[in-house]
Amino acid sequence: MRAIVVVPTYNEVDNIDTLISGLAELDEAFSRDEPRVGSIDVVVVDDSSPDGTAERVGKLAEKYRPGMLNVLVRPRPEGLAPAYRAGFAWALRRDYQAVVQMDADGSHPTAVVPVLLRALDGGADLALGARYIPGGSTDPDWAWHRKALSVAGNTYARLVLGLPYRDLTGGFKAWKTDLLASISPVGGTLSGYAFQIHSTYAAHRRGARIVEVPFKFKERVHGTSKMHGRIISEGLSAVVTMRLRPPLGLPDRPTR
Ligand SMILES: Nc1nc2c(ncn2[C@@H]2O[C@H](COP(=O)(O)OP(=O)(O)O)[C@@H](O)[C@H]2O)c(=O)[nH]1
Ligand SMILES: [Mg+2]
Repeated sequence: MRAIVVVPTYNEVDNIDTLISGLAELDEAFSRDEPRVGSIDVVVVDDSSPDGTAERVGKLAEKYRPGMLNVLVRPRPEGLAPAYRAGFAWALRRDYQAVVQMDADGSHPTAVVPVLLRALDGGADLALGARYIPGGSTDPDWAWHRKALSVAGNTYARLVLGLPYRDLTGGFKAWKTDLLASISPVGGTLSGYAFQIHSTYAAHRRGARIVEVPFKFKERVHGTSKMHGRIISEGLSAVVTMRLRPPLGLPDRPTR
């Protein structure tokens, strides 16, 4: 399987080396030991970070096989969702069978990427990295109100949308390319949590096979989160809007 990992970045210069070296190790291991999984390429989608993240990625790319590490530079910070839409469009124009989405800040462990890809290999269309299932966890150093907000947001979205998945707000996922293409542009114009919830809901409505894979979420050590209150309130109202006007199911597959 030829896979591409899409990584949105804004001021991640202190985190990007660790992430890229982790992914490059997987790429090497796959081509050596796991021909069934194949290769892993990466595209970093950087919104002209003033800290020089994109330039750093350009420098790192020289170390790896041609085409392994790519960088897409956009003019200004517009948030994570537009960066993902641009990265997905880039990936879908190329010949990949799987698209992984993950954060650059170390919250999503690279060691779990092969587990997500194996789930696709085993027949899933979408594999969700999940914190709230056995074997998964959030950061023990998370303040109680952060955890409460995350658990409440997930429960709210799950109940309103009637979905069986335990982690709807996380952004660590692996997609079969065909499914991702069928729901693009992912999340319409939504951002943040709403974008993450919408894509899983849209996949579910399309009758996709969705599995959850546990992972241990770690809060970033370097840099700062770009999440803010408006994204939370957008998430709350967008879930209701989604429920009232659900994304389309496929005419030839039963809508769930
Ligand atoms: N390209 C781009 N990436 C962003 C933007 N905002 C956040 N990100 C990236 O999205 C990922 C998750 O963002 P983060 O701030 O850690 O959100 P949190 O984990 O929910 O606190 C990280 O890799 C960020 O660098 C943005 O405006 N543009
Ligand atoms: Mg983060």
